Amino acid sequence: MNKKWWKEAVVYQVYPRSFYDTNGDGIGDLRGIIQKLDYLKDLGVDVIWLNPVYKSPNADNGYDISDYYDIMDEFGTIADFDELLEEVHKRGMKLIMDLVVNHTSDEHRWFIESRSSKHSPYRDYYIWRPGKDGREPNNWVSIFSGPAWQYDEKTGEYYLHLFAVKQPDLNWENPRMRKEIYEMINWWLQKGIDGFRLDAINLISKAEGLPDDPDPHGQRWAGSKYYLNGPKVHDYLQEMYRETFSKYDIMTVGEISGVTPEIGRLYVDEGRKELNMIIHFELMDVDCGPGGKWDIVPWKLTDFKRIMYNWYITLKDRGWVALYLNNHDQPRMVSRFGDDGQYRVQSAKMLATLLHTWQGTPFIYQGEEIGMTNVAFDSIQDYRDVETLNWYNEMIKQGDNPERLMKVIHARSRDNARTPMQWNSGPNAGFTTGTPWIKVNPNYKEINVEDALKDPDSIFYYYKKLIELRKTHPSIVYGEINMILEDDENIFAYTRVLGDERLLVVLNFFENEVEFVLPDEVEFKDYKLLLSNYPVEGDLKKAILRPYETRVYRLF
Ligand code: TEU
Ligand code: CA
Repeated sequence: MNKKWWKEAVVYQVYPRSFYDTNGDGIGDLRGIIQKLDYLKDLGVDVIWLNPVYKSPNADNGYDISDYYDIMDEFGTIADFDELLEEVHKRGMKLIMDLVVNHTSDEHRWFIESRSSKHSPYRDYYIWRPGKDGREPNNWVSIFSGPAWQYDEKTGEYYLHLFAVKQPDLNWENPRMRKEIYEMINWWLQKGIDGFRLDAINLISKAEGLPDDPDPHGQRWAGSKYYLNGPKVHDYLQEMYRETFSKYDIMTVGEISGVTPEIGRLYVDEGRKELNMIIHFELMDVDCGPGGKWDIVPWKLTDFKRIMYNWYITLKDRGWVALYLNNHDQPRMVSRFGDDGQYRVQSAKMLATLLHTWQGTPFIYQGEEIGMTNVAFDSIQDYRDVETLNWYNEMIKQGDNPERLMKVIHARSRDNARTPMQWNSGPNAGFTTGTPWIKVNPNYKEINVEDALKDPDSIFYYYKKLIELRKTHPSIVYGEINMILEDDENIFAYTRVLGDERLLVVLNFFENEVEFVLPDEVEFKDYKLLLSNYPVEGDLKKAILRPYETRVYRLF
């Protein structure tokens, strides 16, 4: 196993819009991140990943970029960015940026040119097609609801947008376009940033001829077999690597949906020179039915364990995964996989233990370290996310019932993760002195950073210990994983082994008490408890685990 700094790192994801506002306009900003760097340093993280901060009209909160070389007005200036980067580096941390190159904003200079005429030199930077029988060129559906094509009056053709109407897809077939993207990547790398998280990167190559989906079953994914992991995606990534990444000691993380471990491995196999690690979606799909994210189904721990283990075993010694259970696109992990009521603290610590003792690089999403939860706004008016609003409107059009839709939104909306960071129990949770762009979660009086820092037993300090544990036990990063009690529906348990270091991790995943009996094949002469979320007495061979109880032992 090759040693790399990014395998040993812990990443903290900042969603700048909701992190900290310094000028009272209700929107988080770069100066706000600078002010909170000591907090992140104290937590012990190594790398900060910023969601997009480039110039953008914010149809999708910065994932619709209108200028790759400039900063969004609300967030600050390039000078602020340079200062942020310097302050991050001063503290011995690193900074990675989001790289959104499947699409741009429709307000990007290239697209304005492209839509102006069929003969524009930029026409071919995007994907234009004439209609078919007065309709869209094919039956693909946008990931954000509705057709994936938008008719444009000016030239009488349609352009492809896999996401929102204001996010036209770039045409990766075009070598001039690719070259401009690589120049832009190098411009940021030359500034000294430490890597990228590549947005929706396995969508960039569309199948030749853009065929109709013969089996568009369900709405949401119609057409996806023609753009997920498309025919040239690996050529493009290898070219990108050669032209840009290969010249720097950086970290590259691909956001790659709709892949099995076998297909996922192709993106991160160390010999293939594409990306360093993958954000895959298999765990995010564990509680989704055939209708996708809005179709909620119960999940089983054995499936959850099998998914994690399969990725481990398939990528072993060849590739690397990002470990996460929430981010800016997902509900809060404690609400989804733990308990956001009585056992919020215990379950948050349990889930964190899994993420920080499995193999891969842990990604902490802002607020996770204090156990922030989902929100349930009564009114659709309080939601801001384009995906949520499009889906709601589409379903209402189809005659669905608003109460049912709101229930699903409470569980699944991306805005669950986007409510402002809860810094203290003062007005607006200390996020802003103005009116926040999205409402604060009303539970900020009980859940906030200020209180967490005062309580030695808080989730925050538990994260600190986990991060330290990882730094002092190389088996957590590089060791082998051996599953224990694989078929158990309540307990997730495994050992991590490297040389003569051996750790045992035991997690009760639910709120019922359950008996744990260590199988005889796990032999040991002695043991030491390294970390737990309850006071522990008694034997390790046999124990009654309390709700969400978690223990990490060293075996000798
Ligand atoms: O997400 C890509 C992606 O796969 C999404 O469709 C994801 O499945 C969805 O957001 C879940 O509800 C990335 C970004 O992370 C997301 O915030 C952007 O909106 C999207 O790309 C478009 O840039
Ligand atoms: Ca601001």
